[in-house]
Amino acid sequence: MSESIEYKSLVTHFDLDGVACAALCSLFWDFERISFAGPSNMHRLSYDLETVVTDLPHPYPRECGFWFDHHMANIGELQAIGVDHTTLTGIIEEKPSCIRVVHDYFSKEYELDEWKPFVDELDLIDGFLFRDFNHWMEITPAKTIDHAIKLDYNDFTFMRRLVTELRDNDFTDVAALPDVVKKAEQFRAAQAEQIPLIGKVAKPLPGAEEIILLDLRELKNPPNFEKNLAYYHFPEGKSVLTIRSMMERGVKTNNISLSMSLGFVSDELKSKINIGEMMRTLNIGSGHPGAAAGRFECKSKDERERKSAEVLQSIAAMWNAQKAI
Ligand SMILES: [Mn+2]
Repeated sequence: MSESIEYKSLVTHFDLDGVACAALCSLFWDFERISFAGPSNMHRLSYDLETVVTDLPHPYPRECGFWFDHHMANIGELQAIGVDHTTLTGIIEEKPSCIRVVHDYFSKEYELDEWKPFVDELDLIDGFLFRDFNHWMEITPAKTIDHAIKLDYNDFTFMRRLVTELRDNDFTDVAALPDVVKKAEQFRAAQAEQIPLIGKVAKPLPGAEEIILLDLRELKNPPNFEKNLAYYHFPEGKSVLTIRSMMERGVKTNNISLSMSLGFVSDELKSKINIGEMMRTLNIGSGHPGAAAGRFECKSKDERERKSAEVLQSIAAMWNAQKAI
């Protein structure tokens, strides 16, 4: 194993999975610096052979000492630039969470039974493996920590402290810390406020009523909705499709952006639906089978209305066609 190597820094994703990976790695490696990153800022950080990287979405930074990942799309990106991922020092495995990858690696040599309940919950959360809306809404210790982090993705001081707390204590004790509870409650209160708002803009997509359409085109400044709250109003929904007008310097334009994801669905439906494929077929974007995004430009309001209607109709038709296979 690589614990004899001196790793000085760790770069991880700024979410619960990323924080958990940092905590578990900190048990074995003594980092001087822990940094948090996402797709927007990860290229600005420095990586070298003394850096460990965990749970970074993409693109994977090649220069690092050790790499833990569960974003399989990174393999394709590396292939595209001629790099065989098996030649790199690290592990990428198709697991629901990255902490699962880290846990499985270290538990080959160490007894990590105490971490199992936390890792199991992380699989649910990061892999979005909830049975239904109520299962997703259920408050658990891991979700409380997750919500506390989600209150402010930029509070790296808080996340750094969580890393130490989770390294040294059971996660159920960390979830009971007063400031963690307070932040989580604040986050949930803000979410609860969104429920009636989402109820006003959500409707079944004509032609494929299992898709819940969140039509934000007419809203001047729509908040970043938690789209899964749409299932509060439509528990039978299988997917949420958000359509919004793109903003430029605070002004609404005629350009449209779309995002779509699968919700609480059976494995059978999951194996049939490919939303990334829909976006590519429409030639407006790309993404994964379970979640994807797209955008298109329009010169006038008329064109915007016409194109939007066409795209929504096509998505309904493709949904039905994929389901029928
Ligand atoms: Mn992850």
